[in-house]
Formats: sequence, structure tokens, C-alpha cells
Amino acid sequence: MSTIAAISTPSGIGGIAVVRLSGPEAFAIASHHLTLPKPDASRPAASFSRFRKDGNLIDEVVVTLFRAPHSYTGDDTVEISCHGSLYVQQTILQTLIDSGARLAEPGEFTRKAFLNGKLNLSQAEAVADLIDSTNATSHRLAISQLRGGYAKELEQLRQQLVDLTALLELELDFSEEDVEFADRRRLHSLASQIYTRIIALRESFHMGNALKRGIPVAIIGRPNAGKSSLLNALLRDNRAIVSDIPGTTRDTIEETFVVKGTPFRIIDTAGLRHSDDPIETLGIQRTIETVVQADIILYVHDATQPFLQALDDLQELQDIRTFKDKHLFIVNNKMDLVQENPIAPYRTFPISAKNGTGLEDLTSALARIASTDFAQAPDVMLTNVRHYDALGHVEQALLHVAKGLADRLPADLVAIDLRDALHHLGTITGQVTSDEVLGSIFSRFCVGK
Ligand SMILES: Nc1nc2c(ncn2[C@@H]2O[C@H](COP(=O)(O)OP(=O)(O)OP(=O)(O)O)[C@@H](O)[C@H]2O)c(=O)[nH]1
Ligand SMILES: [Mg+2]
Repeated sequence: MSTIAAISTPSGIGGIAVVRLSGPEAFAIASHHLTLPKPDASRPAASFSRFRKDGNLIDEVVVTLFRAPHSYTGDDTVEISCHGSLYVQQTILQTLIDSGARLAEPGEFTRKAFLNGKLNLSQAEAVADLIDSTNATSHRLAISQLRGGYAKELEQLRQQLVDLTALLELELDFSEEDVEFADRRRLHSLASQIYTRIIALRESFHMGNALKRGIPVAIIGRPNAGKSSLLNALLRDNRAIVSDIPGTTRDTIEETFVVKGTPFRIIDTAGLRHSDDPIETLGIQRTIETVVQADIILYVHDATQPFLQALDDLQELQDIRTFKDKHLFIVNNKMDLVQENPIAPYRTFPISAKNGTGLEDLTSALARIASTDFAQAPDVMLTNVRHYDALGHVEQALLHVAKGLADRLPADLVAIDLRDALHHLGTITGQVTSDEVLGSIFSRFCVGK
């Protein structure tokens, strides 16, 4: 087992930087260059020290020792907080490597933590989400997965499956004597309890994913209506190209913006119209796909054009299967060019993307949707696609278990499906893993985490 080292703070110059060293030789390697504090058996020990290379002073630092297993990775760990100079950081790192450490791979500290049983796989993924979290909502979801309700829920499900297996095996032990030891009705009701809980978790994925990545909002409308201008105005940034040439936006553009702690993923699209240009046609197909995935549609109408256009488009959009389940906002743009908001059979939001009027009403309406539709968000929510897929397999296996029990199949056959369910649940927490899965998960991390 090697000792790994990396700079754990972001690349660049900061006030301070942290170089981390972890593994069986961590204390020995560090002691060549620093005076170390006396390691405490169960608590981190920190002290002021001087880092030297070949006897030359490199920096005055604070060094913290974490003795195994009471460290993030579970191995002996040294954290050196130095001044944020790039030269100092690099010299300290290089010196540690010259003394026998190896440069850590992306996510390797967390991978060690997983392998040492400090975190399960789902919690390791939560660490990546926590680092990525940019708002109150994605932070709350990551914390729930790291130490909160979600982590507990998975553990409970696993325990229930183990209990069920044990009960069934009891029956297996006695099958020679041809008695059904365990009460099958009880087994069946246990299996369906677990099944119901898994269905509920899987159903929370749509909401969990929306809250983690942002509630999807599609901006659609005719070419030149001002869709890209609206995106830019909401983001207060010139993200999308705006021009008076119809058909400027040909592909979808996606950005996140946060209203009152809730992230929205806002997607600008190509204008809706029939076109002979193959690229524009592709863009329009993308627009339809975006509409299908969105929870909220902002239909942008150019107020200088007859409102009949908008009515035609909205008529056509009804053909999209899930359209009626979505929130539709009709945004009447370019109000700076006209006298009044047209009378329409819909509530409209009069705005000017150009000078910013009316935008506050629109964002408040978005926030209201977040606080109504997403207010009843369950405490425990599924946000990870990998977990969603794995739970799909657990669900299938449990369906077979329940059916097997009801059809009075022999216990050993039912046990196969039960083990299958446990196997797939185990892939979430990492009791069952492959190098491939681990590789793809830990490659999401940066070096130093
Ligand atoms: N006066 C005025 N002009 C606007 C307003 N919003 C957009 N425009 C202008 O309308 C033109 C089209 O704006 P875009 O934002 O590119 O429109 P779009 O809907 O994204 O157009 P496509 O990408 O081509 O479908 C540009 O010349 C904008 O400057 C507005 O509120 N008032
Ligand atoms: Mg555009």
C-alpha cells in the first residue's frame, strides 16, 4: 500500500494551501522535512512547524497529524497548511514525492476512505456532490446522502432484505422435514413493505434530480421573439448570442440560475417554425425534446407580432404528450416597443428582456412553483442515476420474490431472487463493486480529494 500526496486546495494562488499526505509512511516521510507534533491516539494533533528541503527553509507551516483510523482516509494522514504561493505548494509536494510518496490520482483519498470502510460508495458519491453543491438545495441533498436520511434508508432496506433472507433460510433448513417453518404470509408482507419503499424512492428521483441539477425550464417561441435575450436577462450575463437574424440559436443552451436557494436549469432553444434548413430542423427537434423534459415552459411571444401566432403555436404544442402536466408561462416580450399587453385567453407576463422590466414578476412566479410543487419534497430523495438504475433491478427482483412466495415456490428458488435483490442494493453502497464502477465514480473527483 503506497503513501499518496496531493495539493488539496484549488490550483492557483490563495492565502493558504493544503498539501495532504496519506498512507503507512505518511508520518515517516513528513518527519524528514518537518518537526511533527506528537500524534494523539484518537484526535488530530496540530502544531506550528517549518518545512525544510535539503536543510533550506521552504515555508513556515501548520502541520496536522491524523492517526489511523481517525482520519478521512482511515490511514495515517498529514496535512500541511502552507502559504498559498504556487512555488511553495509545488516544492512541498515535490519534496514529499522525492522522499517516497506517490502523486495521488483524482479522488484517491476518498477511494481510500471507501476501501478502509470510512464511507460507503453512496456516501463517497455524496462527497463529490457536496463539493459540487452551489446552493442550499443541492447542499441539503448531498448532506442527506452523506450522513442523513438517505444513508440510513439504504442501510434499513439492506437490513430488511437480510432479515427476509434469514427467515427464508430458516424454512430451507427445515425443508427436508417438509414443513413450512416460516409463515409465508409474514414473508410476503415483509417483501411487499420493502417493495413499496423502493417504489417510493424511485418515484422521488424525478424531483430529487430536478432539485439537484435544477428544475428544468424550457424557453421556447418563434425565431427572433427574444428567447436568448430572456435567458441573458435572467442570468444577467451575455451567455447566448442575440441578433436580429431569425434562427440565431440553433442548438440548445443550458445554464443554471438560483432563485431563493432553489436551482433552475434554464434551457434556451431554437425557434419554433417549419424550416428547410436541415441544421435548423435538427434544432427544432431538440426544442421538442427539451419541452418533453421540462417542468416549466416559458413561451416567449414578440409583442409587436399578432397574438394569433402564439395561439397557433400553443395549439400545436398540445400534441406533445406530457404538455398538459407542465407549467406554461406566456411571456410577452418587447413591451418597450408597444403600448399595451394584448388581451389573451391566458395569463401573460409582460416583460422587456432589453431593459429588464417585468422580470421580477416572472422570477417570483418561478419561485412560487418551486415552493408549491417542490415543497412537499420527501425528506429522503433519490438524486443519483446510478442508484436509480440499481433500485430498478432491486424492484424487479422483489417482484419475483413476492410472486414466488404467493405461488408457493420452493424456498431455495425464492432465495435466488432475494439474493439478486441484495446484490443490486449492494452495488449502491459498494458492498458489491467492480473496478470499472469505482473508476467511473472516483474519476469525477479532483486530485487532492
Ligand atoms: N426592443 C426590444 N428588442 C428586443 C427585446 N428582446 C430581444 N430583442 C431583440 O430581438 C432580436 C432577437 O433577439 P434574440 O434574443 O436573438 O431572439 P431569439 O428568440 O433568441 O431568436 P432565435 O435564436 O433566432 O430564435 C434582437 O435584435 C434583440 O435585440 C426587447 O425586450 N425589446
Ligand atoms: Mg436565440
